[in-house]
Amino acid sequence: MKSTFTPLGLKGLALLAVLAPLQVAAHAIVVKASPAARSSAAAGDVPVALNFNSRIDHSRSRLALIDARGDATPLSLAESPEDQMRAVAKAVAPGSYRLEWVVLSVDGHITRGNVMFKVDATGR
Ligand SMILES: [Cu+2]
Repeated sequence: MKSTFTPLGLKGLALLAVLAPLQVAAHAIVVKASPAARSSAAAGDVPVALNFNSRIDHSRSRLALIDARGDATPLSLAESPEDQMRAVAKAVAPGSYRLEWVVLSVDGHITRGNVMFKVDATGR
């Protein structure tokens, strides 16, 4: 029997059906960040704490520090409650930094985002 739909067309439709709700519904998102977005921190070891709106799978979530040159350093996650990410970012050189997070929330959805902050010698 011949289908009027091409296999590609069906796949495309199925993909749309899967992707559309993913993009509309926000899943694990950051509700509180330290350092706060666009804030300044003192140079050195910067404690990082990201609070999410839901529990996340720490073993399948990643956090990295990106410096002003674009160099990325993966941060190891410290013990924390399941709706948080904690780490220490070594940000010695003054300048702009970005924390990039990718998390798997307990509902099985992956989300990502970033928090930009500045480091200066005085921390103000
Ligand atoms: Cu979700």
